[in-house]
Amino acid sequence: MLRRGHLATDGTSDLTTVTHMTLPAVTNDLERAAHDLAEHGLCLVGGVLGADELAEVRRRLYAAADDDLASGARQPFVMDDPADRSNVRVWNLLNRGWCFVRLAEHPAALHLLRGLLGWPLQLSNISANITGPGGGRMVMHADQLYMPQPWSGPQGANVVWMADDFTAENGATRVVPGSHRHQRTPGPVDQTAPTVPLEAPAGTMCVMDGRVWHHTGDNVTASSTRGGIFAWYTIPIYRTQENWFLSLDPLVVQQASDTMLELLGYRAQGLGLVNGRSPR
Ligand SMILES: O=C(O)CCC(=O)C(=O)O
Repeated sequence: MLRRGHLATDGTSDLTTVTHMTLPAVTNDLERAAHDLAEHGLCLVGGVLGADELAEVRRRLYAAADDDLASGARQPFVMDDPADRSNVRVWNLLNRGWCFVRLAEHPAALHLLRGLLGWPLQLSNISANITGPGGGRMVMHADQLYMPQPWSGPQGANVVWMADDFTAENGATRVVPGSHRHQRTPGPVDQTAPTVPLEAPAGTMCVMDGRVWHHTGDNVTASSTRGGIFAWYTIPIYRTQENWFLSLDPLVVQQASDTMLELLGYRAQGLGLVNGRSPR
């Protein structure tokens, strides 16, 4: 287990205090998952997607990536290394198929998010990272890195949907379980902190507290890709990463459920009003 974190007095990382790092097991039990989320900073939930749903998500994800390649819209995955062409990102998945809308408002995900962050919440972004052979890692970070520190709790959480099996070899996200307790973003001295690969079968959903330190793994396979869908939610006092009001297909807004309208800011309480009222 991690000892509760703090910066050592010499300014070096306190991650030398890590004596044992384990991932929680994949579970179908949402109560167990909520407990894992509090304890480890993340939980792994299985049995959430049916085989047909998973197949559709995977097919549409790779089709969207191919479309981006054909149209010239394909983006490198590691934004600070535009030379890395092995990994790709697919942005704004809400415009790329209803199956992604269903993921973003999946009741199991929202149940765990509500328990962690409360309600209302906003969807800040839903995009995919597909690692490819030879693809490199990202910098170690926590997703709520842009939120004022020191943190006293989670301000956001990422829901990772595994479109492929996540393995140590194909670039499974590498995490520092328990690092939410550090209440800060990792700095330069933390880049080599010990990590474990987030290994789980395709279809698994992982909810990760926004304070957890992590990075993409290296894809050392000869020919395998790793499709991961990352839906990032925050409490609604921050700007969203994706500007939904400018980028969403109007059809998605027209046909969105009440919950999705709330997640996107088209229904609002307190902030984001139009003439003092919720927009819809
Ligand atoms: O692709 C991954 O495994 C992690 C991606 C990530 O951490 C990010 O995009 O912020």
